[in-house]
Order: sequence, then C-alpha cells, then structure tokens
Amino acid sequence: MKIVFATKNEGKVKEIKEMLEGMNIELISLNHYNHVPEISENGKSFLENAFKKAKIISEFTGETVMADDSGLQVDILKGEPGIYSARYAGDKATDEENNNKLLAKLKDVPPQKRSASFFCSLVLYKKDGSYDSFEGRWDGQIIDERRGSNGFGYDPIFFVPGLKLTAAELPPAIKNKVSHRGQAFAKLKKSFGEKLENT
Ligand code: ITT
Repeated sequence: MKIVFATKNEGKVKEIKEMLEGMNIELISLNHYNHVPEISENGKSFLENAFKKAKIISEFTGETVMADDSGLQVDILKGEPGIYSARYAGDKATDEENNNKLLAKLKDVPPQKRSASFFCSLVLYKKDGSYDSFEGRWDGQIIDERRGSNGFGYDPIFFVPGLKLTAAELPPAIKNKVSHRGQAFAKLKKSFGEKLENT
C-alpha cells in the first residue's frame, strides 16, 4: 500500500519509516514531489494543522496521506512554543536557534519547574475523503546542557526522568516506542490491524 507522508522534515521521515517497518507500506515523503502547495500551519491546534496538511496533500497527490503536527509545550511558559515549535525563533529558524530561544526564556527557572511535554496529532486521510486521527503525549523536562546526537528538534534538551536520558541520547528504536509520535503511530498501527482483521 502506498502512503504519502506530508512532511519535509527528514528527521520525522526517518522515524516514521522505522516505525512502519514490516507493514508492507511504501512511504513517500513530500521531498519526492515538485511544486508542492505551500501550507500555512495557521490552525489553533496540532490536530487542526495535521488535518489541513493531510487534506491538501491528498488533494494534490491523489493518494492516501498521513500527516502529523507535533510540538513541545513547556508548562511554566503556558504551553509555549506549542504549535509554533518549528518556527519559535523565526520562520526559517534552525533547531539550534529554537533551542537557544527556549533556554534563554527558562534562564532563571529551577529544574523542578521545567516540566514539558511533546504532543503529536496524526491524521490518516484517505482518497475518499474519510479520515482517522490519533494522539500521543510524552512527558519530560527541559535541561540547560545539550546531551546526545540522535533525533532532531528539541531532543538534546528534553530530559526523560524515567530513563535518565535526553531524547537525543535514546537509541532510535527506544525513542520510537515511547515518544509522542511513537504512541500516536502505535494507535494507528493497531487500528490498521483491526481494520484488516475485519475485512
Ligand atoms: P512538517 O510540517 O513539514 O512536517 P515541521 O518540522 O514543520 O515539518 P511540525 O510543524 O510538526 O513539523 O513542527 C514540529 C516541531 O516540533 C519540530 O520542527 C521540532 O522543533 C518539534 N518536535 C516535534 N517532534 C519532535 C521530536 O520528536 N523531537 C524533537 N523535537 C520535536
């Protein structure tokens, strides 16, 4: 089965390919298409943005499309950067710049008040216009020192107390099991399995 994954973020593509291994799905990212329509992620929630990406790309490609919108919410910053996670330090900001901005905002905040969570909304939009959505959440805390070189985005400063490692220190297979995206994908996989069983 062919599914287009509506992202240009290669970090996400890598993770999702690993998660879908063994599922007989050919996953194609937007980097394989030319003249992809610009999508402004101006929804009020992760779900709204994921749905918008999936619908527009399904209409553009004529294929079944999967899209996720994800981000980090820091409790003491009232949920910032949230849906603005990818462009927190500006429209073309790098991961490094986004991390710097977040750490600057948390400069005087002690470790016990730095709780944060990653969220992921995942939408599977089918050719007939019907869709399913799945959610995942991953709790941790933000630390000043960058640790690890796996993953992408805020991973080097996202510390997971239960594992005593940052997301960037986790082997990819572990991150994919426990992360917000991993949890949303596990739900999608389960629903896929159930639907196949019922056909
Ligand atoms: P697409 O819209 O093309 O998928 P994007 O990077 O803009 O790519 P999002 O709009 O979903 O993706 O923004 C997600 C941002 O949230 C991402 O750029 C990271 O900064 C952060 N983020 C999401 N998941 C993450 C993860 O697993 N590890 C670290 N940072 C993550």
